Amino acid sequence: MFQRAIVRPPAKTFNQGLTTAQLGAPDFDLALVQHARYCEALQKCGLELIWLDPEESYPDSTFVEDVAVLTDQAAILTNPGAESRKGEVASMRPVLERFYQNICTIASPGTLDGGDICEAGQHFFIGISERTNPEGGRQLAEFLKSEGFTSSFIQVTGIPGILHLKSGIAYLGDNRLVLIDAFAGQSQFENYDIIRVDEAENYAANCVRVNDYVLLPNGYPILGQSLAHHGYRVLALDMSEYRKMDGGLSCLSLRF
Ligand code: CIR
Repeated sequence: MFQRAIVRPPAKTFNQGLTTAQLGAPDFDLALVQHARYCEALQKCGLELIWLDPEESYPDSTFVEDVAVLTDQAAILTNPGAESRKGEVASMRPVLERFYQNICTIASPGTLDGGDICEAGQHFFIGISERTNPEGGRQLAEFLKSEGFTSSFIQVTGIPGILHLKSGIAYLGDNRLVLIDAFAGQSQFENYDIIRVDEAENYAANCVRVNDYVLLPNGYPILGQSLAHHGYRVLALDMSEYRKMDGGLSCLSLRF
């Protein structure tokens, strides 16, 4: 069960962030509304929210999931792979220090984005991507091992539309994964129950199980029905303005 989530509303500079989506510029006011709805959904799931102030100098800083990886006992501050995002970590540290005594850091030349890390119970999948390099993955794997977790690497580069590992995979608990086709055939996943995402709905693979609900981007009925069929209660959220900036649903919060 999650009790809390860290969130950070988008800054006015949001439209200057990194993107490859080619979906046009985000509407800032609509992004604020969508963020507020997202936060309400987390509260409906029973979470207490911890709000960070928007950071104008970091247009991508609303995507808080990328700057830390959290386990039950420890927090890992990342070293984001994009130069323009490295400074986001500084303001996250004091917040995590309020909740975690055991904090470690990914150090250069290792780079790692939290969006590349998928926790699946006692095992962590670590995506090696344009943002997370093998050295960053190695540092995380070593730290996780010292905490009693296992981990394995997944190659993420070269899959169209997939920035991070979690752009194409979600762990729902109960040994069940949501996977896009590009990942579904891999032997690493063969012992899991798999809900496959229809190719036209790849963006929705980045859904999040939060206690009694699954948060899902709005507009993806096939996955929505599949999740409902498996007995999940689905909360659909408008994510259009974040999608324009390559952002998925999970990256707007750090849940713990
Ligand atoms: C970036 O390119 O870093 C941001 N515009 C989007 C980050 C999205 N994060 C995520 O999917 N975990």
